[in-house]
Amino acid sequence: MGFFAKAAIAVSLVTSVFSSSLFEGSGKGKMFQSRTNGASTFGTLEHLSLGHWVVGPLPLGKPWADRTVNNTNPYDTAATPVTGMTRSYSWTVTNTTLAPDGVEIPMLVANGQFPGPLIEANWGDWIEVTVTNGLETEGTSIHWHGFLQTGTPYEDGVPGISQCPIAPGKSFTYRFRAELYGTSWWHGHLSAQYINGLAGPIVIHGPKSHAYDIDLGPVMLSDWFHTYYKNLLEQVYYASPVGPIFPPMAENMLIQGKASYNCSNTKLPCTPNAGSAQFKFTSGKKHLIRLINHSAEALIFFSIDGYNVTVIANDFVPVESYSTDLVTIAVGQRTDIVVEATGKPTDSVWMRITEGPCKTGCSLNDGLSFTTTAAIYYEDANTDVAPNTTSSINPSRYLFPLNCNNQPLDVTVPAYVMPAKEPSTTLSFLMTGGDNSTGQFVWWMNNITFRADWNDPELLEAKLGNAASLPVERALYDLGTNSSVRLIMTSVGFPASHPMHIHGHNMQVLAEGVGSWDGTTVVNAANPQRRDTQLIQPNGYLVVQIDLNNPGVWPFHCYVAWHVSEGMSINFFEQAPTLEKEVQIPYKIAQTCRDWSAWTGDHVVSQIDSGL
Ligand SMILES: *[C@@H]1O[C@H](CO)[C@@H](O)[C@H](O)[C@H]1NC(C)=O
Ligand SMILES: *[C@@H]1O[C@H](CO)[C@@H](O)[C@H](O)[C@H]1NC(C)=O
Ligand SMILES: *[C@@H]1O[C@H](CO)[C@@H](O)[C@H](O)[C@H]1NC(C)=O
Ligand SMILES: *[C@@H]1O[C@H](CO)[C@@H](O)[C@H](O)[C@H]1NC(C)=O
Ligand SMILES: *[C@@H]1O[C@H](CO)[C@@H](O)[C@H](O)[C@H]1NC(C)=O
Ligand SMILES: *[C@@H]1O[C@H](CO)[C@@H](O)[C@H](O)[C@H]1NC(C)=O
Ligand SMILES: *[C@@H]1O[C@H](CO)[C@@H](O)[C@H](O)[C@H]1NC(C)=O
Ligand SMILES: *[C@@H]1O[C@H](CO)[C@@H](O)[C@H](O)[C@H]1NC(C)=O
Ligand SMILES: *[C@@H]1O[C@H](CO)[C@@H](O)[C@H](O)[C@H]1NC(C)=O
Ligand SMILES: [Cu+2]
Repeated sequence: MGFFAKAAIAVSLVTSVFSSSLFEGSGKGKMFQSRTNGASTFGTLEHLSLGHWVVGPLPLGKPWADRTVNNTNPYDTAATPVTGMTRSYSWTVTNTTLAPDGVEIPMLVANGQFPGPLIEANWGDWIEVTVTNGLETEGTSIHWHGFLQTGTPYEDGVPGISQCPIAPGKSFTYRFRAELYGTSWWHGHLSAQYINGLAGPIVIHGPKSHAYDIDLGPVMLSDWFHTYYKNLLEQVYYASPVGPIFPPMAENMLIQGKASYNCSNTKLPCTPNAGSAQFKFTSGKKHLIRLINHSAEALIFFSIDGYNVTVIANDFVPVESYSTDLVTIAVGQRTDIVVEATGKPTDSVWMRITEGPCKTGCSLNDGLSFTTTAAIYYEDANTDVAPNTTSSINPSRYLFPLNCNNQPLDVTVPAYVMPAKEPSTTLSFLMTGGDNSTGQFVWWMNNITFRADWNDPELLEAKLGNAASLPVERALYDLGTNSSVRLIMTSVGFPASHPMHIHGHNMQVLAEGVGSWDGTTVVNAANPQRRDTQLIQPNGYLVVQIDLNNPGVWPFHCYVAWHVSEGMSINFFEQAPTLEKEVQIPYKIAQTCRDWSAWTGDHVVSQIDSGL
């Protein structure tokens, strides 16, 4: 589809304001780091490893003492380490022109950085982030992916569910606890703001299931678009399901927010060979790499030329380690891997991500940039020369047998054992898509297309006892006082896979496959896979189970930015009596709604969608 609204974006060339020479030539590209990635140092050889950014015993203090990945129930809040630490951050969200792959576009970024600022804490710490909305024309909010928010459902950052958007010029201070440990990310949850840059990594230090010597830190992977997210969403709504492909298609893929682009293919201001991300390896050492997929849509395959990697955690769940040559991660998912630097001190190798080819339903791209590489330099390597390694892996070997899927469920076994129990209630959802009566493409879950009301968060209505009277398109399911729910999802009619994400929980993934569930088979019933995001295959099924021990309203949605905009989201109201009686919602939530209401009173809000 050749109708990208490229020309619609007015971009000014503001090269003179970028004066920093500190990172000149990073990535052996032509652009200053400050022009590609703003104030971020990610992806440069000058980037400091973890533990340098905040004060306190991080991570060497090990406040988790003798807790290990398999001797402590991570969901038992009474067992969470009490550290007495709060890690504080302060960000301002602005609209800033950057060129991550050489193509200059307006981006929505926190503190001028892309990828966004790292949050680093120890298991059990509290995290406090003051977010100031420096955008003039849009609200914003930030979601802390994978955090349980036990007792703090109002800190989850979802407009229309847990809060009103933060109005332009206003601030909101989130405060929540690191109840789980591992790798995650934060992102703007208002509409699809995160696909224009409002996303960053989170590292929570805790016990590990596998030894390593050096923590290389987070590696952010994503597809990339040169179009403002609202223009992309307009394409999404008017995509036709009868056509062969669903726009929009990604124009690039980024590693650590960096890539190069062939400037012949854009009319926007563009510098070729912008530069790739760079990483350091020390020979003989084991390196921990924390992969984070913050794509809008793409299914990416990650590999390092000539190396096998050891997977040690998925999302916030340490797993029994296993070796593989290729890692697949869907949007929102994270995979921690350990890589042993078995090469010579002078070696350099490519890390690469490859997107599934266009039109497979795995990922849609414009066919110009299937692969992005980043350089890994050993300690004595010449960093002025690009690596020359090649990959012998053919991702299509994974693509077709796996049907755009995650690795099979039986490959990943959580380190902390939790058997599948009989649920106290079961809900089935049929996921379908098509044009609604006014000709816009939407998704239905049991015939409902979710629509948020940013001025009226569902959590506040639920707290007031009004859950039953909300309109049907709020898709709120009151699960009463059930102690667990099994969800049987069946997706029909579209060659698209959906990475389904639950807020406030990890889910046990009991079964997935093509067709419909047989009603009994549970994979690894003694200890099924757990994570917070799991793919459902095209024309497939996904069976997950959640313990309902977290009073609040928790969205369960697809992570493909377009699909959630098109209504593929439902919400669970959990433990109503406890929420109503015991959870106090702080004043800042009401104040934020008042500020938003005041701002929307004299500004027209174009709420193109319900947002992620
Ligand atoms: C960001 O800037 C672009 C280009 O000037 C503009 O189209 C867009 O509306 C702006 N967005 C916000 C939220 O300010
Ligand atoms: C617990 O995990 C450690 C690795 O962290 C492993 O050596 C040990 O075998 C595990 N114990 C059990 C009972 O699984
Ligand atoms: C860049 O794109 C143009 C036009 O699509 C093409 O002719 C050219 O071969 C490309 N250059 C490279 C180095 O791929
Ligand atoms: C990121 O998620 C998307 C969407 O599911 C997927 O296409 C892509 O392969 C994932 N990336 C990686 C590195 O797995
Ligand atoms: C990676 O693992 C595969 C299968 O276990 C093995 O055949 C291959 O030799 C390994 N490659 C390297 C570079 O260790
Ligand atoms: C790759 O580069 C290394 C030096 O870094 C060199 O020794 C080797 O011959 C090169 N291989 C190829 C195939 O060019
Ligand atoms: C169809 O979907 C669009 C996008 O969500 C929405 O704006 C429109 O109101 C819907 N039409 C009907 C009749 O519900
Ligand atoms: C969805 O709508 C169809 C057609 O109107 C109906 O047959 C079906 O029972 C509905 N499903 C649910 C869960 O309401
Ligand atoms: C359990 O959930 C079902 C909906 O799935 C609801 O109808 C039922 O009332 C709930 N039971 C209790 C005890 O809250
Ligand atoms: Cu989806």
